[in-house]
Amino acid sequence: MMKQKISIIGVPMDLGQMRRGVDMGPSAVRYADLSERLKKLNYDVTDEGDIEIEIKERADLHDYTSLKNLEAVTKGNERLSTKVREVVEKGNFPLVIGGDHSIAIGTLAGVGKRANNLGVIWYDAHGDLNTLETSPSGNVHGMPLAVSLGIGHEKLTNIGGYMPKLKPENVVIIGARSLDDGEKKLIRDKGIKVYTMHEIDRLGMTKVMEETISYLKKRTDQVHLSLDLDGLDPREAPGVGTPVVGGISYRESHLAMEMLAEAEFITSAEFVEINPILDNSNKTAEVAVALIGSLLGEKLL
Ligand code: HAR
Ligand code: MN
Ligand code: MN
Ligand code: MN
Repeated sequence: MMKQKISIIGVPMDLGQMRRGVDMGPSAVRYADLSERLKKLNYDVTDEGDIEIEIKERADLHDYTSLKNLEAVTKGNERLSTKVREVVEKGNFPLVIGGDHSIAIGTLAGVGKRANNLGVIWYDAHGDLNTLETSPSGNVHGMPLAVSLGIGHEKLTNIGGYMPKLKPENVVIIGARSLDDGEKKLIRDKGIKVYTMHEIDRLGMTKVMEETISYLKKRTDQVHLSLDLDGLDPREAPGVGTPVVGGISYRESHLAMEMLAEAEFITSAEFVEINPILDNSNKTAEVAVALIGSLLGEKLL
């Protein structure tokens, strides 16, 4: 990306899933010196603080459907969407730090408003393509990609006041290794491009990223990176709520970020599912900050 001003937006969201602690993700990432790292790369960095999210103990969590915490998740994402849109309108690069992956709904609603043909790289062990009908858990963090395609509960699909935010052919999923049956069906029906761990093993990350970049360059005018830390192997990123063995390595992930930096086409990013309570000495937040560094142009030499 061009040298642009960066706005960091924290989203202490933990209502899209059932484990505690992921709301501390933004603090853990700040503690791992995110701003300092970006300032060293000569960026003008503004920390916009955190989006207000109701705390679990105080939120009205009565479920009127079996979608967990629907009202509070919706409200938080509306606020996030407004904030991200303001940042984009100022010409800044939004860097969103979660929080569970349900926040991608608000981020994409905010960036999608100003794009003609938004593309997304979804770096994740999961597809996050569930709906209430297909979800094994009722957790909204397993649904944000479906919601952004306009599929799901209307309270969620209408966040930001329009829908859909994305076309299925503008999405590339990388790192998938835990897909539910309904998600597999949606991937086939919509023709979504997916590099599972099988393709990553087989082709290597270099080829996966070359293909992803040329695929999205052809059809989109902006590209958002939504990186779920559980895309990485849990040995290297242990502080996540739903770890899945057999993931992307630390170096493969850096290579992916370095190639995105070279291609200069990522226009917004989010790093999610960082849970310092499940971690060992803030390792996962440190991995996130290092990956952000690579994405934004840090070099080894
Ligand atoms: N697919 C499962 C569900 O819908 C697990 C989803 C876990 N999601 C995340 N985000 N950690 O990728 O409940
Ligand atoms: Mn909380
Ligand atoms: Mn996810
Ligand atoms: Mn995941």
